Amino acid sequence: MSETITRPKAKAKPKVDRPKLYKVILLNDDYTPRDFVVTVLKAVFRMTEEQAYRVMLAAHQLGACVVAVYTKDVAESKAEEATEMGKSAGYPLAFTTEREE
Ligand code: TYC
Repeated sequence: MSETITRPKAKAKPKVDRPKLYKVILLNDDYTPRDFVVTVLKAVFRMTEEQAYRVMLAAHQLGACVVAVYTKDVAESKAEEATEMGKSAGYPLAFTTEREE
């Protein structure tokens, strides 16, 4: 009787791609009041007053600041919602998204 020797197969590793992540970026402008920026950051990105103030100030001083990182759909809808809040109030407040490296 012949015997077949089989080696244990290397375990199949399921390859699950991690979802690509996108940054939401707050852009500075000369017209939107600081308090309004803080209000939007708290409402849309669920930040505390302190977190929102710090992000607002960084954008004010540096020109732009990363607010948060999400999957593409979430980043785009939050950026749109936050930009729309400014527009509704008559401000040029702008949020953009950018793919993370
Ligand atoms: N630069 C604005 C002002 O001086 C305040 C501001 C901060 C606006 C950050 C936008 O992303 C911004 N009133």
